[in-house]
Amino acid sequence: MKIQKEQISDYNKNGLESHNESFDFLANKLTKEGHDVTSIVSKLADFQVAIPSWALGAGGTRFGRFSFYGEPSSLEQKIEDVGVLHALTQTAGAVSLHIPWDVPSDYNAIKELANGLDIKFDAVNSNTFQDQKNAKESYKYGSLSNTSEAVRQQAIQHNLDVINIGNKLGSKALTVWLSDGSCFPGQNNFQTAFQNTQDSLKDIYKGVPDDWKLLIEYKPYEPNFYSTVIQDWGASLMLANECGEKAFTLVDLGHHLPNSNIEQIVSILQLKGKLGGFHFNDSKYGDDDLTVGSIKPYALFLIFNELVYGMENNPQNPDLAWMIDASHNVKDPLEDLIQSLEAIQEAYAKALLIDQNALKAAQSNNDVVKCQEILQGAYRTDVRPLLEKARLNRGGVLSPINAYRALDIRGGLIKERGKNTIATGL
Ligand SMILES: [Mn+2]
Repeated sequence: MKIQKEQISDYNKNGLESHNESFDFLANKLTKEGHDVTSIVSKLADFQVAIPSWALGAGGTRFGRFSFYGEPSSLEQKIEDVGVLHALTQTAGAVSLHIPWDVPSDYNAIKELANGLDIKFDAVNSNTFQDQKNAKESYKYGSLSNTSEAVRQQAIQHNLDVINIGNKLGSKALTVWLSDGSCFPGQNNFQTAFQNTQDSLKDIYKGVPDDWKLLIEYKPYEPNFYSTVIQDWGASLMLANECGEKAFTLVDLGHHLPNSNIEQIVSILQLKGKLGGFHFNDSKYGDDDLTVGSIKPYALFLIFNELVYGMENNPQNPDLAWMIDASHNVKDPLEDLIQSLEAIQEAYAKALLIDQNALKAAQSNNDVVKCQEILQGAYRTDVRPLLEKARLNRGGVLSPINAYRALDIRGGLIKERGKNTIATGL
């Protein structure tokens, strides 16, 4: 399925007048306050977030998975789904592949398809948390940290294979997330597990091309519930530093213990030039992988405040790889992703409204109340007309969710693919 330009312009006709009214009102107000509205809108239009190939089918938990009608059952169909998201939102211009779930069979055809939909290949993700078909060794007791050298070698080789696959597609980063750890005290020697992981990562790093990044993700628990080898940003940063200048820490919002100050983590990593990537989702309790912005939108805004500050003040930190890493048991996956994309753009737009000079002055004067007023003043602004404008400027729709429903895209996908298709993934 491919959305045609005429469908989009036809759909937009009805809402255009009302959009112009609300945009002009907001733009006038912001201009009077000293904001450069054109620059904000163009920053929003340029901001692209990668869609993970595993988020396009129905989500699930370890208790069960309820299929969703018209799921993509091949990599081609997954990329077409990202194309639908990008055509509507104009902010999903990349896909992040999970290997081995999504190994292309015809590289040129896949690249051509993605190219035609204006989609780039973002970071590739390795998988050593499951045993692969016909694999000689098992990851039951860990991969890069395993006590067995044969297991570690197999896991290292898998990561090198993933780099090779990504290279053929034009990816520029490898994301490593390990489930390695232990379920019970005494099961692992912490130092041995960490040292093995470090040595394995250094072997992988040798295969990272010069213009690539190695992104090291951390997570405090699950599936191991006593210890995780790369448990937090400190462990990830130590490993990235050991590997070298192409290695960075990747922050996943759901990979923290409750109430962790993620904005502070993000800030300090940028100061040190070591924040490489970002996985968006939301969480009430743990790694819930809920729709971005559905639970703690203010926390997301505070994180974006630090990201915007870092992007403007930390040239030592590279451009970030942005990706959604969420799941959902009860929603149409594409609608869920549209909501996530909207929440990300909204938090970014609000963070761009923070008057950094005024904030700095208030901080210097220890005017705590003023500091809060500045942040919350930006947060309380309804920035949706700016998002609409950014989408319109790039040829997207005024309201992606409403357009998705009005164009009956899921109905079209079911017609094309049938009802009972199943996407690869967990
Ligand atoms: Mn993640």
